[in-house]
Amino acid sequence: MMNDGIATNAGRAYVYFGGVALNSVADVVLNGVSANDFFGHSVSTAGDVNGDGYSDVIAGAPFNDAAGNESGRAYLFLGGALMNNTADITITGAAAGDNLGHSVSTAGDINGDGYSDILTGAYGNDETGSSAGRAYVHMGGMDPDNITDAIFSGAAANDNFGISVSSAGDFNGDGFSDIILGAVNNDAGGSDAGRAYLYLNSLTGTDIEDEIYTGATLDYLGYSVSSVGDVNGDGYDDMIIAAIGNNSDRGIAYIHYGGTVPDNTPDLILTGIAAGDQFGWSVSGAGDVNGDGYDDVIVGAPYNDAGGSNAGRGILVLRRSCYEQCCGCCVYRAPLPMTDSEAQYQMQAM
Ligand SMILES: [Ca+2]
Ligand SMILES: [Ca+2]
Ligand SMILES: [Ca+2]
Ligand SMILES: [Ca+2]
Repeated sequence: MMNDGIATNAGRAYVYFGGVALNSVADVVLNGVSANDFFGHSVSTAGDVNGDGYSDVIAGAPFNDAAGNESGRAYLFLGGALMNNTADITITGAAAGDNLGHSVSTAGDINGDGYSDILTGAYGNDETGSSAGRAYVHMGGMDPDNITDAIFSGAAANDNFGISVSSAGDFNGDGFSDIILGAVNNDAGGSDAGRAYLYLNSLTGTDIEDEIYTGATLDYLGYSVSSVGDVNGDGYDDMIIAAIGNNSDRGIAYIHYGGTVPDNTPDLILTGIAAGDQFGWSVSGAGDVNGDGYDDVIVGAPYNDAGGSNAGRGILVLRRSCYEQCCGCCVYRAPLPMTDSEAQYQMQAM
């Protein structure tokens, strides 16, 4: 994001086409437009926004100044057999200091029309209080546009709602994708406890949340959120919510299993190893890394010191389907809640 190819800190993002012969040469290079845009601060698949069978990508430039100093922008690049690096849709922050594009994500298909929808966050937006923050949904379509289809707003000043945005997959299994939004500095659970909000079936305009997840004082819960696919193999998509400040900045991440009726009791808790690690700085689904049929999770801990001071560490959490090895055979057991120590074991076994 601090690449200087176009101008100082304009930023860049790189697309690598997959394939049997995946290599380390970027196939498409996406560029920020002006100095200090920090384009590429956030990148994500956009799903297939225009329904042409090619996946699309979205990238944020939260310090772009198009609508005022650091109003921010997000750019959608449509895929294709000959993908180019010209943005097809540009979404611009509403006002100076909005920092739109700090977070971007596919929303999945919220309205079930077959087109993927996109999410952008503008944590500095002041509409419902100074830096209360906002998040926006843009619905996909055959000819997608940059007109906002749904707006979600922070509850109070300085909540920084929209600092993190993600699809939650289809959390409640009704066929419509759901979304999870973070408000890292919300004070409902104590100073900077943070909150995250789950919205189910956001079919029409601004919605009210269906579940709220609240941290404790200085937890910074909601700094990162993500869908993780279906980690326990029950057919419902699951999600992860991180609180990087928990336990003296050790950091913690909560996995919530999807289901017909969501609740805010974590189903699996992952924790950082040492104070200051800020485990959960970044969280994401990892797909099914080990091919056991269960989706896996990856969590970043950039201030972990195992590889040197602040070297950082990415922790891959693998769900075991082969619970025991016996005479060369796997003993399969029904998915069980996996403890953090098992997660560590898995990581070391990698
Ligand atoms: Ca497409
Ligand atoms: Ca859609
Ligand atoms: Ca749903
Ligand atoms: Ca699940």
